[in-house]
Amino acid sequence: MTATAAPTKTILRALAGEVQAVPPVWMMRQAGRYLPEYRATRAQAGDFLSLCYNPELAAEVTLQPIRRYGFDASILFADILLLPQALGADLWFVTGEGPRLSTLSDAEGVAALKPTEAIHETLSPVYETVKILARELPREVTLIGFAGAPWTVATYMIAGRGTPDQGPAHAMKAAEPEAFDALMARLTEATTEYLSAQVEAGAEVVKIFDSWAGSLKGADFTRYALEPAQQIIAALKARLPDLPIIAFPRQAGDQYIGFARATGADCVAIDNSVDADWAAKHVQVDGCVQGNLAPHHLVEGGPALVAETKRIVKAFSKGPHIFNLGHGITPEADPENVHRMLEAIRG
Ligand code: 1CP
Repeated sequence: MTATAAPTKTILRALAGEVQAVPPVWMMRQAGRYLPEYRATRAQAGDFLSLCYNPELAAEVTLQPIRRYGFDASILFADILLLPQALGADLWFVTGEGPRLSTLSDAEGVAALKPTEAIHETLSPVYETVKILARELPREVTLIGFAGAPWTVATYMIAGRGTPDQGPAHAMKAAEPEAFDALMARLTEATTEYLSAQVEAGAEVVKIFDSWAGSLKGADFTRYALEPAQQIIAALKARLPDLPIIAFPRQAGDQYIGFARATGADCVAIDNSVDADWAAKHVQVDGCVQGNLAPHHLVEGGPALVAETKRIVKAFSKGPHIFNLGHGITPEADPENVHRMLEAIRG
């Protein structure tokens, strides 16, 4: 494909601003615990992190939802917490609870992190997974790479775990502002290099997950969610001008407005706390949006799943749209409900 050729894959067309009669679709956490084949492969790998660092098996779980459902995009199987590990944090997963990391709270902790160039040593199996996927995915399917946004990754590095209100990160930001800013700068740089390397290995689109952006208010949102996204996107686009980028400042509320314009993102992913009609009017005016079905519909199914899916498709039908959930599909979801959702979208 030359630089001027129009993209042919449905996801790339949406990201280029094309309005399509049937929106392309994929799901956050589409490779995950709701699928029996995922659980089997994870058991074969031993545990979650061994799965992330095993290129053959990570590629296998990435492909499973493509085979089962024929989604338009696949997302690399990995985790946002591999980057802190590559920077020197200890990382482990407690079964039934979730990820745990060593904690970081001051300038010494930031200074002890490994240099950015060192991340590729730990992360090379992830690039290997991308290479396998670039070879094995059906040619109409788009391969999405990803990383966590600096703020979200920092919340885990500071607290050592997921927290309901990101309290420890807010506390470090207030008590140790210089160390906190140094951490954000380190993560902004490392995230740029990590995403660049994924693209070099074969990722066609990248997505930046700021899962905890919603706890940043006012000027803090601008400084710690918007500006790092803007810096990462500018650095990536300087190297890779044709790379489409999706940003997900989850629970940004009114701050979704203008986010694509301010950051240079080609698409903004929208969670399910905002209404589709509102988002069509205020966010989709700037370009492609992705979202925003509430994940609980895939647990409950029934007429509400079909009605809500169709309502979202209709609300976003006048602009570029990639159908997705407002957050990851949950382990309790019924795999059959995903077929019902696809039927409601594609007819
Ligand atoms: O037990 C298991 O098998 C682990 C469940 C699981 C999975 C399937 C985790 C643990 N991570 C993943 C894969 C993953 N994580 C992907 C790729 C697969 C796909 O989407 O199909 C992606 C894109 C992520 C991203 C991720 N990890 C985010 C951002 C998106 C979001 O959900 O908000 C976050 C916050 C994480 C951290 C993480 N990893 C896993 C868990 C349970 C968590 C959340 C922990 C917490 O906040 O307490």
